[in-house]
Amino acid sequence: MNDFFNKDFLEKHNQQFQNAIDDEYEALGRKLARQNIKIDDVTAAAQNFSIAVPSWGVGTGGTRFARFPGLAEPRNIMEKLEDCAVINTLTRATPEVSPHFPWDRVDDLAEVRERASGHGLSFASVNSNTFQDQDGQPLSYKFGSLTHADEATRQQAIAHNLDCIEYGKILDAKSLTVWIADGSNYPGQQNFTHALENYLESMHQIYGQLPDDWRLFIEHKMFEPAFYSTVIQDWGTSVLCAMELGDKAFSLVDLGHHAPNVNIEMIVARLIQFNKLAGFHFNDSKYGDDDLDSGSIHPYQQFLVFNELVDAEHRGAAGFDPAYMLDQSHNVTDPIESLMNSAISVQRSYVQALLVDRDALLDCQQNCDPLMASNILKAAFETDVSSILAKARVLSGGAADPLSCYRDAAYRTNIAADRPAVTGSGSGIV
Ligand code: PSV
Ligand code: MN
Repeated sequence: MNDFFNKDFLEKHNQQFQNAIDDEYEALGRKLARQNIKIDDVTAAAQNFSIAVPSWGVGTGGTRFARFPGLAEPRNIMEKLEDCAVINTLTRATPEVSPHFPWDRVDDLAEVRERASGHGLSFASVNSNTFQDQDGQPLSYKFGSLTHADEATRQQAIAHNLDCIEYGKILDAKSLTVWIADGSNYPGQQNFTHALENYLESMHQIYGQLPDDWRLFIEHKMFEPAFYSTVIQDWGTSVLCAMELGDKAFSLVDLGHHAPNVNIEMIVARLIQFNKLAGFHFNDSKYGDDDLDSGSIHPYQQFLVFNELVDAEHRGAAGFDPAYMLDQSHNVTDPIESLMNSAISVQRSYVQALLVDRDALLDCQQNCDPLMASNILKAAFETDVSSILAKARVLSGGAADPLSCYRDAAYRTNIAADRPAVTGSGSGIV
């Protein structure tokens, strides 16, 4: 794979952009210097930024209505790793892959780890899947998994999560992300209290098997596929469960899993304050869990989330160590292009948040000056940091302009013969 984007190819690509980047970077450097910000420090922080790519995200997604396969889709975890490696080679912002089981299950996971490492990749949080029935599975999850009324079904779901921990140990991952689809479609279908009691009992068993240096991430979601109620429906329930389970359990924020217009940045602040923020599944949404590309609809919201994160970093908030991951579905674009764009968009929000004048903001807050406080945030958000991002990529050995570089290499066309189309998708609707 990396033959497509070897050093020579990247250097040639970068040369075309070098003068423009230098020019813009110098001008921005002078502007930031007037604000007492050293541009090279910001660039170094951008170089250190990293966000995990979901293994399922490199496959073409779909909706309830249709799925339109793309050219040269990856057919298994090894090919998914090849695509993840392209994303990281060009952006230098995605050195980790978040795997999903059993979608990524193969007999020899040690070989998967070796292959990943050969690509310069390692593994982020392991995701379990008890929202689908697998071939030959004795008991169905149609009416729930970890919260099912039937004890044997709950035990089967617990056993899968324990397997995921074992897979993660081989891959050298350090956390398990649990999202369940359990809920109900009709009032009266499920006893809310019994379901949550079952959940806690199941999660206690999983938590008990977590290695000492692992964390457990609890992901909530307001609706879908259950359309009346969901057992872990919001951050309140997820953080209550995390508190009940113990210090290694945290609440994960997927940007698409909230009621419309919810103040997500405020949820982030609350979770940070009580040291319960697991991290993120970044994506964007207009109506519900749309799984659109990060920053494509609400870039200011994404910036405001990072404003809270950078504020916590700045304050040295206790235990602050959020895991950044993408979780998107690409139905009409090339997943590699969307994931590169999204990783850069999230990195952009981080860099913009670094530019917030935090002393001046505090001053406005203390002196009751809402307009100027808002303007301080807007000034950072409106700063075009593209040259910082490009410079960071080039310094780290990546591409000045990942999209045009990727298109110039005609990656998909060149590998199409090695990856004949498969019918159906291993990932379902994500
Ligand atoms: C559910 O919508 C979710 O956000 C969870 O993270 C799943 O693991 C993922 O999408 C893939 O379906
Ligand atoms: Mn998610």
